[in-house]
Amino acid sequence: MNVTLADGLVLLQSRLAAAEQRELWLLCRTLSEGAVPMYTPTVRGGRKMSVGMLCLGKHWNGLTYQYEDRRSDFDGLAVPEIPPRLANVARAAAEDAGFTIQPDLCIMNYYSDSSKMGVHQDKDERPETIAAGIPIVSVSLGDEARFVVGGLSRRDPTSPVMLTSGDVVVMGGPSRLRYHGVTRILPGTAPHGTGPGRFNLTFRQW
Ligand SMILES: O=C(O)CCC(=O)C(=O)O
Repeated sequence: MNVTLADGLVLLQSRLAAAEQRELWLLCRTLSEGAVPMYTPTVRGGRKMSVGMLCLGKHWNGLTYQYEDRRSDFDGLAVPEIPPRLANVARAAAEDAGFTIQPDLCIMNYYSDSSKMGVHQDKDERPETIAAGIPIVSVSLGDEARFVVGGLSRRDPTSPVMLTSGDVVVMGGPSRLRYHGVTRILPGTAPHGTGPGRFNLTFRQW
């Protein structure tokens, strides 16, 4: 079921069938243990994030907040491509929500029981992409998460949205720069064949 939460902010509930969730979970795990493995980013100010991260297509540098072809803030390795299987999921979900995206980068985050993501805007993509309202497509797999979404100012109040495995959130148009974050993971809620923990993939167009 598709739920429009605000203009340009669409929740595609149970977008992915159980078998697809299991298939994508396995793909994420394989990628995160591959030749270019998942790592824990350190961000500006020296704080370590509580999620594991693997970027595909382009690497998000947590110290410069810029995208690059090699992980210059970590091990210098070249960034793996986005598997076409994953890019297709994002393209189709965006279309279903009324948007078009050519995803050329994906940030894959792994949340353990205690991981969180502070409230932030996704604004490191090209200004033209952001101005055009080309969406962020966010795919959830595994444990349930308490996602919070606010307005265009950090001071705006946030509302919680519980995201379960197979849900997809599309944030585009006037909602492209909404503040959002993850305040809590609900351990042990992952469907059979996914988990433990949660993978979230945000597909973006640079
Ligand atoms: O995990 C989520 O649902 C959100 C991830 C996120 O905010 C991000 O990667 O920028």
